[in-house]
Amino acid sequence: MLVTLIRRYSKPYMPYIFAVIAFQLASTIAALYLPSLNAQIIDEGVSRGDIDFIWRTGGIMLVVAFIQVGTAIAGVYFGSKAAMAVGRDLRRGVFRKVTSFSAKDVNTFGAPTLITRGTNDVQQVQMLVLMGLNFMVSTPIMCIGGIIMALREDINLSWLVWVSVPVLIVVVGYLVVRLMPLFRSMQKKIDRINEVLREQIIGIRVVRAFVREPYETERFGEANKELTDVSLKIGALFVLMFPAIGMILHLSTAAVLWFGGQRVDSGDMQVGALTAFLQYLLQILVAVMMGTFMAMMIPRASVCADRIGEVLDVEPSIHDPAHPETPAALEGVVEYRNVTFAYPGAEAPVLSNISFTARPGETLAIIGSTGAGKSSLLSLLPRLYDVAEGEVLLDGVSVSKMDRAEITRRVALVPQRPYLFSGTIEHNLRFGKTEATEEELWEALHVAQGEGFVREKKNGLASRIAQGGTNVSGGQRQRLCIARALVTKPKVYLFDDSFSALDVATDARLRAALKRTTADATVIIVAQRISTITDADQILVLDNGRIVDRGTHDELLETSPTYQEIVESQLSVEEVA
Ligand code: TTP
Ligand code: MG
Repeated sequence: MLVTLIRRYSKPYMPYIFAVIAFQLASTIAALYLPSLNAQIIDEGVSRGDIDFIWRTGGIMLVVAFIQVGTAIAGVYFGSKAAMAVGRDLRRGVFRKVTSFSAKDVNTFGAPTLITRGTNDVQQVQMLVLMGLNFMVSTPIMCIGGIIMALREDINLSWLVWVSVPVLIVVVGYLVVRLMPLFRSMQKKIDRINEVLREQIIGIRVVRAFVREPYETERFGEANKELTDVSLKIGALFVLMFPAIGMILHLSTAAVLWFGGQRVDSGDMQVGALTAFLQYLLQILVAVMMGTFMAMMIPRASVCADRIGEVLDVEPSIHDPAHPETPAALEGVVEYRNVTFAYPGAEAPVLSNISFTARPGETLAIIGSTGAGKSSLLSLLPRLYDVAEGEVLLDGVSVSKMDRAEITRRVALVPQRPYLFSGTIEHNLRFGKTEATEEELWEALHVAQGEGFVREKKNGLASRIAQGGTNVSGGQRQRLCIARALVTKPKVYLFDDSFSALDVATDARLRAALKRTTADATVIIVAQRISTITDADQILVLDNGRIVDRGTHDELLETSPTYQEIVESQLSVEEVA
């Protein structure tokens, strides 16, 4: 997955990658040339006292050094550009994919992991690409070239290379192998911290209300301690890593000087060759070290790539049909025909055999105990979920055959849990219709009984809304969500328990105003309060996913025991209150 992903996403940046390769090649060759120039200065310049030669070769060294630095910088520049671009494209890919997900697809992953995959996991892959581009070319050339150059200086000392390089590989490799599982478990511990923290922040009011702070603090403390333990273990290994590497480098240096010194003494080797050999050996060892570090990143990045791939490979379970049909009429006739629906993974259907028709100008109300399936029923019309059996028709065409954009043009849903986005009130109201005029916004607010509190705000429509709409009251949030639906002027309104947070008087005023604006639209209302729906044209009584009775308020009072029960329960509650 890692290879496929990187290959696919780095394709547009091939020119950059070729530039990186060229620059690194130049930089590495220059770096390999420097020690041998240095050796020449010592052996031919210093030892013979040839000042002229020293100046000339020194000048060449300076030029080569500048080339080396310049090409190295250019290489890193293009490498970073390519790696960051790959990261950006990957993030965009994940984001686009997730936005195409249906509610079901999001549920199968869970929101937190989708967030991690789109951010942290992409980051890991991007990091590997960056490191890969920076060391991919230079490391092998440095190793092989360094060995060749070192052998050219003195073949008799070559055994030092054959000893020190494997020792370094074994030591660093051992540490890396020990570190790897720790890194993996650290990732999980970080996930855990995020999870606990997220839950506590979101549920802070509940935590306060039930005085659960000590328990929650302990829960967080546990997760925190686990992360600390892992980090400490990693730290302990890292503490070993650098002295170990340092020791190998220094021991190698000492060995080169010791054995090389003897050869210089006996006149078999020149001093310059010795220094050059030493420099080459160090270059090789550093390259090997870098290579091993990179190898360490691969497993982690590959886990991340798999996780990203899982998201990218999902075929959204609900997508627009290849040849969408558009209903001839734009009326808003809603018809459910023998609809059965089950949530993915659930055994029993939550809705069975639902049939009804709602026409423009009519109000259809749905009532039933909690968990009866009212919200599920509404979610089938805008295709948040697809039916298992039967059909949902909008203006005579099955919604599964329509473009979802076409459906949203006709249908507006006010969800049971009103959700607002961070931004301004205006930005939220325009969510379904960006080109709405300010007048239209005020009109919608007026109908939704939200005009008053928005006008009272200092900034009016430009007032800030916090993420999730947490800085307005529940009832205000509900009214803003209703206004947001009204702005789009749809043919079908779906209100899922949208009046529950309003006091009875506001509820009545809102419905009266709604009645005027939605006079020729189809209105489907899910309600808890009987008073909200007494004047509906048709009331469906839902119980356990089935329509047990239907009719007007007066008819149901006569015929439906379930309806009577609901009415009675509410009467007694109201009497008590
Ligand atoms: P809903 O359709 O949400 O029930 P409701 O809207 O009638 O209830 P309320 O008055 O409280 O708003 O759920 C019907 C059943 O479906 C319920 O038993 C839970 C189940 N369910 C799932 O299994 N997965 C889901 O994602 C949802 C929303 C519900
Ligand atoms: Mg509901």
